[in-house]
Amino acid sequence: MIVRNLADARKTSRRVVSKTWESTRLLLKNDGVGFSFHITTMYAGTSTPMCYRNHFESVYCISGRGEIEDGATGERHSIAPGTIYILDKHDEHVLHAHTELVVACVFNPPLNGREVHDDSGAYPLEAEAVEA
Ligand code: 9YT
Repeated sequence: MIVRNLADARKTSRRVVSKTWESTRLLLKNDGVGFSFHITTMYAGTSTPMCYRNHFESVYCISGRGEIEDGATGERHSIAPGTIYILDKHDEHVLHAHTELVVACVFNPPLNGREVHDDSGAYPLEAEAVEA
């Protein structure tokens, strides 16, 4: 069994800070369970274009308000606590955070640890891992 605490993990290299978001990766590839689990904060007033061509992702909203925009259709869906969206087709999308948005993210395949988006909004399949 693996037991971790978010506040503790935030003080380590599990916390990755990018321009429009920060994410604490509580479960990673080297844990060996086949998915990763992150608690992510999207900063208020930001819009983040993404397209995870190498991964599937589920995103569950814990707090805050926003919209998820489908890059293929332009359709926008409201995000509020309790909403989940699942990128099952490597969908191009933009996440608009109207307020600070706290979400739980699950990735398959799992992240290594230190990934940030490349110019296309994706993560590479292999990246630097967190320190043990
Ligand atoms: C919702 C989303 O994909 N935000 C970007 C950060 C990412 N979820 C991560 O690496 O935790």
